[in-house]
Amino acid sequence: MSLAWIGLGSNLDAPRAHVERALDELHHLPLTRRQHASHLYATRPIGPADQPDFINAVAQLETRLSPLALLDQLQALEQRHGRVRERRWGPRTLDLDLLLFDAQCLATPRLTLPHPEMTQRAFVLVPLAEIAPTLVLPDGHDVASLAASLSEEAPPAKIPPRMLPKP
Ligand code: 5RY
Ligand code: CA
Ligand code: CA
Repeated sequence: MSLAWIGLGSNLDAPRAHVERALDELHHLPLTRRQHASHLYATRPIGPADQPDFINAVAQLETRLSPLALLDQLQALEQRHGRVRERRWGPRTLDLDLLLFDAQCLATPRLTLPHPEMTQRAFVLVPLAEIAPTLVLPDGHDVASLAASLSEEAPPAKIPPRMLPKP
């Protein structure tokens, strides 16, 4: 049994509904259970400006899948949410990033672990610090310290849950 952390993001077509539904669907992937889910956060787009705001969240899964089998499942879930890859940094209905998989480090064309940009992104670290502040990355940094070291003009804003996230 492995623990995996997933970053969720959406900024197209009712982003909040996509993220809430995806949090539920993660629980039903084969050989997988969703153990923890952060609140949803409203975040300003990092990267190309003049794009719709995002809704972001992070979930922890317990899984018997391998990292690549889990990635297949995450990409299939993105497809079921109508994700279309037009341009590289276009708005998306659902983006599911495999952030961490146990303490594994991996660098392959399809998958890099830990996710290479996660330590610089408030929209990942703030929700991750909510559910796993004492988690230590393979490089020895803990999530709470990484989140505290961010300087953001517009930090992620927790949005009130419509329903409390299920465990
Ligand atoms: C759009 C904007 C930025 C698409 C669009 C990027 C996230 C992109 C992000 C995320 C937040 C990226 C660059 N339209 N900013 N930037 N949340 N992902 N707040 O999930 F790909 S990547
Ligand atoms: Ca992403
Ligand atoms: Ca992605």
